[in-house]
Amino acid sequence: MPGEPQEDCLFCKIAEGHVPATIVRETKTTVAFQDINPQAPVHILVIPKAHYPNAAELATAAPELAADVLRETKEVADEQQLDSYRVVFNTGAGAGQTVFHAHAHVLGGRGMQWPPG
Ligand code: IU
Repeated sequence: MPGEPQEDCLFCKIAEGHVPATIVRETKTTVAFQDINPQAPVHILVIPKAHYPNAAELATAAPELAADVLRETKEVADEQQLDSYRVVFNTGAGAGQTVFHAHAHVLGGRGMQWPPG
């Protein structure tokens, strides 16, 4: 069922508190935690607690939850005092997605290049 926890999903386990993570914010529907392999001075992941394999499926199946995730990226950026930052949803292996539970990367604290690699 869309949104149901998946047994083999690391981010479901983080959302359930079964795998430790450095959590920076939590709401009823989302969790934000430090990326273990930061690509910028600030690199925080925002996930929906419910399982959707990527941002496209999240947006289609649960648009209000997708909005919660996006709103949380703004709250994270505010808390980290970022006035410019990048929000990334890698969607699909070809785009660099490695964990198949939808997540937003919030990256900041350094200058960014465009286009991304
Ligand atoms: P991606 O967009 O699916 O490639 O992002 C997955 C991110 O999850 C990546 O930046 C990893 O460093 C991060 N991550 C994590 O924070 N904790 C973990 O245990 C694992 C991956 I595995």
